[in-house]
Amino acid sequence: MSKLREYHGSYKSVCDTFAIEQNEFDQILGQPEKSEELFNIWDTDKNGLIDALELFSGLILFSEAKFEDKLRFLFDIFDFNELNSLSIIDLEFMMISCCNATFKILGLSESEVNEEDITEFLGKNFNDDSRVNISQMLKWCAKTPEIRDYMIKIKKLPPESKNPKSHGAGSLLIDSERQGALQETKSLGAIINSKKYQQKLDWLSGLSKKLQYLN
Ligand SMILES: [Ca+2]
Repeated sequence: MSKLREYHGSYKSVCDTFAIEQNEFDQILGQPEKSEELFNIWDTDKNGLIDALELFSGLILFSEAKFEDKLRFLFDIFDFNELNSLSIIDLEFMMISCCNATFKILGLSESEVNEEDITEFLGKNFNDDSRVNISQMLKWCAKTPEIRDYMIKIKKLPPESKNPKSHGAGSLLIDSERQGALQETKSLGAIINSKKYQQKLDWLSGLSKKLQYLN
């Protein structure tokens, strides 16, 4: 995780936008081996650019760290206004980035997250105008089965819960169950309404003049 913080630090010094080019990618990750192959995992539309939010969401989610450390890092990244709290739209954006990153890491390149599913899911859990801080986020994740299931599906540590009964499900997954879990993940990613996604990107770029999404 501290390595990832370091990468994120170099990302911020190398890039002024959320789009990363191959040479910037190499600088950020310190000239990794097979860097083109790595880059291509993320650049599924082959336009020579990857989305920094997706990249870091994926690296964080799939790292070997406690859920809490991952969430704290994600929270910092998506706290665009540095208010130490996230709006529901920030949360939505975090979830979309995490889902799309997951599809890319698992090689489900034809899947993209259905944004409406995310909006609906968050709508059931939060009022539209609420803001959440990190401790509220941690509590919410720990008691939300969808978050726990998601972490188990990607075979990573779920949020720590005070209820010992819900521990350990991840280690019980056998290969065929894992296969099923991945397929389920894929079906969640019904085709995105790309216009809506674009609107989200436009909205985000309005937030910060530094943003310059491409595609
Ligand atoms: Ca791209």
